[in-house]
Amino acid sequence: MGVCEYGGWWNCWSVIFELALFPIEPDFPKGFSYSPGFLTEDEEMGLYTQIQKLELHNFNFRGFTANRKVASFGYDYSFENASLSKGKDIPCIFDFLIEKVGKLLSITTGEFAEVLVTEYPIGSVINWHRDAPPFDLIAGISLMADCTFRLRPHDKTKQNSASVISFPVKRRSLYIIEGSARSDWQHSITPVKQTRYSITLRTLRG
Ligand SMILES: O=C(O)CCC(=O)C(=O)O
Repeated sequence: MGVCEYGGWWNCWSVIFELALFPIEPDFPKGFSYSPGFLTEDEEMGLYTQIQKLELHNFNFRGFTANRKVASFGYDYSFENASLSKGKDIPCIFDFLIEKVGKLLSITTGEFAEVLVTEYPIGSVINWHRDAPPFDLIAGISLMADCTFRLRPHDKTKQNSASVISFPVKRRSLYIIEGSARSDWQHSITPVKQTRYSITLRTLRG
């Protein structure tokens, strides 16, 4: 083996090593951002413990009952009659989370109009969708399990296998969907391998 060849293998391993340590982010659409490790382990466990005390119910979408369970606070959007109504007050257990996300985004806490808690049992999904029209920015916090998150253009003529962006969203991470990622892209989650919880914070359109 010549020096050059040896150097070639060494370079190759060092690239693999660097990629493992610092994985390259996919080319996210404008308006999508991802922050792994947004929550500490203690914060995650604290939220999980509080969520266990909430009453979750199966999610209904136009007569279809999904396999995931939800509890919604603040403003409530009904897909049955496409209307927004004032729901239950946002419990104070979410105060620190709303403050933490608000601080990161320079948004006042009062701007978060809805808190949605979702439980995904093993094998459950969320299908391709854009969020309900009255909402604007979406902040998604993942608890207890990683998932595979996908984005694809909303425009049907641009949808094909190459236009799907698929990437892991880790437990304790935060993702933000706003701007073009909110209006021109759909998102979905493939069947989860472990029970996953998410907390979704939404602002209202101005
Ligand atoms: O669980 C998540 O992170 C996604 C939630 C979502 O897309 C929704 O509730 O519309």
